Amino acid sequence: MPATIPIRHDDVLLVIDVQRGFCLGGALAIRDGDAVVPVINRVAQGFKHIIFTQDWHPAGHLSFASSHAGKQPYESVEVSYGAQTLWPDHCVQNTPCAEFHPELKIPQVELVLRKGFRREIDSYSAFMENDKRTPTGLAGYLRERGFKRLFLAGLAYDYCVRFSAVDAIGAGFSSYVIEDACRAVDLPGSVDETNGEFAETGVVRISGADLSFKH
Ligand code: VGL
Ligand code: ZN
Repeated sequence: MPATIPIRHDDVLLVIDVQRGFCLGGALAIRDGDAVVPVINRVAQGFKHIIFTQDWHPAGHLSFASSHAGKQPYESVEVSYGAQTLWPDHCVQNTPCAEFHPELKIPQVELVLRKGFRREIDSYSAFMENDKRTPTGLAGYLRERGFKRLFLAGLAYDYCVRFSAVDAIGAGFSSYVIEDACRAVDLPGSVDETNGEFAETGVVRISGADLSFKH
């Protein structure tokens, strides 16, 4: 692991789900979630290419505990594609909960990729929905634009960042997670499992300070 990683012109910063719903006062507030914003604003200055993802659910989405009689948030249910963790209602399309954090100051975002918009399939990953067979189209977009290395930041480390970072490797990209630009939901075992999977698959954990760029 080099102490510094010079950012190249064909690198992409992939900012995952930095939305009101995952921050202080949000429906699925992640502890200290707002703290990612200044870190992301700073590292973003070094990237020419930036993509945002936006968790974007219809009302009554199958990932909502409220869609399953007798179930509570953070329990798990079996759905057509296997186990699905249940969440509080969050990031419903066209509601304030789904808006990006108001303090993100990143004018050069080139693509906003919405995900989780199919009522019957959740999508943690920016590449592949939770059924593991419905692609979002992001891999093709990145390939067509000639990008090679992805740097990931955002929420949540152990869910959407994790699945996106691992799928990036599967799609043939190099994948770096900027740890201090992420925060975790931190359900039992979820962070340890994430770190184990990153080590197995070749996702590299770095800190924002490892990136070198002029500014
Ligand atoms: C996320 C749970 C449900 C995330 C999204 O962005 O990590 N987690 N929806
Ligand atoms: Zn969601």
